[in-house]
Amino acid sequence: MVVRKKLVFTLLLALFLLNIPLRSAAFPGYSPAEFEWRRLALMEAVGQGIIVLFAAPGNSGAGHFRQDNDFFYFTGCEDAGAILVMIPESRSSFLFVPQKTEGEKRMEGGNSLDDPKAGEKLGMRAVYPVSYFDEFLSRISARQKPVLYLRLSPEDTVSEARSERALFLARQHRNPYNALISLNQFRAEKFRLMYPALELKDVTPYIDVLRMIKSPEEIAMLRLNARISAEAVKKAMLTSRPGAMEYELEAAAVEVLLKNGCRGPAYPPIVGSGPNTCILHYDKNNRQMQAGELVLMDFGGDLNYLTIDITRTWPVSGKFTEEQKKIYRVVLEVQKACLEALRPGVTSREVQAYVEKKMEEKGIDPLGLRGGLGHLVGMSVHDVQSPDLVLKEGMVMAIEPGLYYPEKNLGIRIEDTVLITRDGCEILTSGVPKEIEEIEALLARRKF
Ligand SMILES: [Mn+2]
Repeated sequence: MVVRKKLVFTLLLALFLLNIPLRSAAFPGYSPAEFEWRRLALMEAVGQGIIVLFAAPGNSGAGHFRQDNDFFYFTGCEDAGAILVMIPESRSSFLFVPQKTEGEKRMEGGNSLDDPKAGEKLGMRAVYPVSYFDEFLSRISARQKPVLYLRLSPEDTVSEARSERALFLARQHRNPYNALISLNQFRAEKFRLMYPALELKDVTPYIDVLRMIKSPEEIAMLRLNARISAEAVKKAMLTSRPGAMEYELEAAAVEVLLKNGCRGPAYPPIVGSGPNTCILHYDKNNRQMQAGELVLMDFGGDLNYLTIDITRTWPVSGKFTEEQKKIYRVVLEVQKACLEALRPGVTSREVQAYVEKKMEEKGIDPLGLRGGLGHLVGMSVHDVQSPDLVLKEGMVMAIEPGLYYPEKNLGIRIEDTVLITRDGCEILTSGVPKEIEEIEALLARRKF
């Protein structure tokens, strides 16, 4: 008994010392009510017609299946190939799901169609086979206003914003042999052919208004992900040493994510040493780092469809050189000034003005760095965002100033993900050090 008590104590002490995020064994999830209010809010905002959203078609590549962001946001359902129909006038939702063969079910398990309670659990008026979708649409379109709300804007993914999807698709079209249209575009075209009398409207702006503001359940998930992701970056810092390969740091960080319930990284991890610190989206991660160099790591986890974005830059040998220190301080001061300026109602221009004032007061030459707002973070690490962004309570944003000197093989970026609160912001990713002294003290714990 005493031995067991001692064991439990030692274990708790070890967890405390290792700073491993403690949480219940159950995988953190969302309540059914969360998806119910999201659907009601969307139907309320749209007010008329028929809203149709599509699930991701199926598995791709070696990664885990990840549902389409917009579809998951309104259903919490991970069935591939499904369709969600919402009818604002009756405030009702219907799910259409592919009928699986017995062989498919044996191979990959069933879906909502195989669960008699699925409709109740998901808050759907009914769950039908997807083969019934067109008949259903023909029936209800005769009764509703002939307006069909579809996602006519690009879809976003875990690592790519809607605007980036559009950009990458456009680039793909440079080569006419790669010029495929997206599933999103194909669906709109298909509806035009099938239902020429229906007016197609874009539901995306209505979705984005909702997705930009995080709910209490989302905030809880983001706080947990931030703790895990911060722990992961700390682990990578402790793994770094002269002679280490960049991918060793990636491996150390990914292990922390996977052990704590994340599906994986939210984007290809960036671990750049020396000259690679200056390549903003470097992800080869196959260089050997040397003493005297900096290493820049941009990393975050994907936990239950919510992402986190962190960047830290530190000296491989454990101590910043004077020149590195000087530039690091500028980036850090600008980042901190940006964070100080964040509160509801603030624009990018106002943050810039605050940073400028602050640097003047402190007598710091910002070396051309101006600060400002970063990008919103959520289901996508480059989350949905309106072009002229004004901060609101409940928004989550990455602030990531950086200075890059390729001729010196020296790039420094410091990035935190923050939650906009009623009167300021909460730094979600403060668990990983960014002060020079803190970084050097952490690195001094390494043994090599
Ligand atoms: Mn970022």
